[in-house]
Amino acid sequence: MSQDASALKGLKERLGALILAHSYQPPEIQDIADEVGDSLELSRFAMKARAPLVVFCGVRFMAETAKILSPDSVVRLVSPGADCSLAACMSGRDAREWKTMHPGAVLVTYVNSSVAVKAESWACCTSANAVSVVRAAPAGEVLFGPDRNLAAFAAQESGRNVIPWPGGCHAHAGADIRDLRRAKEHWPEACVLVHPETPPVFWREADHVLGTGGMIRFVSESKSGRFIIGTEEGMLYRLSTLFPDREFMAAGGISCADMRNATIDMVFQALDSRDAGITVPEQYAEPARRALERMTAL
Ligand code: CIZ
Repeated sequence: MSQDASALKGLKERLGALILAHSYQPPEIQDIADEVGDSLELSRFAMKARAPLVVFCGVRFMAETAKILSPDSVVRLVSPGADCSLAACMSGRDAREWKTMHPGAVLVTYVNSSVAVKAESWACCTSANAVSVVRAAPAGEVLFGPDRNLAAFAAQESGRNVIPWPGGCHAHAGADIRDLRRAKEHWPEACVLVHPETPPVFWREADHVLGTGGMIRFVSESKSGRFIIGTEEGMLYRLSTLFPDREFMAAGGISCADMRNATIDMVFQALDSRDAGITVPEQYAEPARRALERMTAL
C-alpha cells in the first residue's frame, strides 16, 4: 500500500467514514475506495453501512441519491463542481410542465437526474432496470427523461408508448460509431457490450446493450476472452481489475471530464473538511425517495 493510501486509510478509520467510487472514476480513486459500483449500488451500500460520513467520488446526482437514502449521514462529493451533463438537461419545472402537457401519462426518470426531477416522477430507474420499470408502468403513455437514447431503448424492448425527453449524456451520445467499427476490425472475435446511453446505431452493431452492472455480470458469466466496451472509459479499469484474465478495449473516446477529475488530494480534503455536505431541500427529499423506492419495489 502506498504512503498516501495508508494515511488515507488511517484518517478514514478515525472518522468512521466510507469512501464510495463510481466505476467511471480514475484508477487511483477506484483503488482506495471501500466500494466501487454504479450509482444505485453505491447508495444502497451507504444505506446499509450507516456510516456517519460518506465521501462520494462521482457526480452530484449520485451523492444526492446517497443523501436521500441515508439522510442521517453527512455525504460529501469529492469534487463539488462535478455535475452530470445529462442530469442538467431537465429541470423540475421542465418535468412539471411536461406532465401538464400529457395528462394521464406517468413520468419515469433515469437516476441520472436532479432531485427536483426525481420528486416529480412516478418512479426512477437505472440503465439496468429501465425496461422492467417501463413495462410495469400503468397503462397509457410513459414520459421518459432525461435520456433520449435510454428512452428509445426502453420503448424498443418493452413495446410501450414511451415519449422521450430530448436529453443526452454528452460523452455517450457524442460517441462516434467509426471508433466502434475500428475496434471491431482490430478484434473481430471480441464480444461487443455497449451502454444504452449510446446512440441506437451502437446497439445495432453490438452483441449486447447493458448498464455498467449488467456488463460486469455478463463478463463474469461469459466464456469470451475479449470484450469491446462502449461506455465511459473508467469502466475498462473496473473490468480489468475484476477480470484480470480477460482483455478489454474501449469502443472509442467515451470520456466524461466531470467523472475523471477526482484526485487523492481531493479525497483527503473531503475527509478533512468541516463542510456539512450535500443537502436535499425538504420538499424534494420525500417524493424523490418514494420514486426511488417504487423502482426497488418493482
Ligand atoms: O447510474 C449509473 O451508475 C451510471 C451512470 C451508469 C450505469 O450504467 O450504471
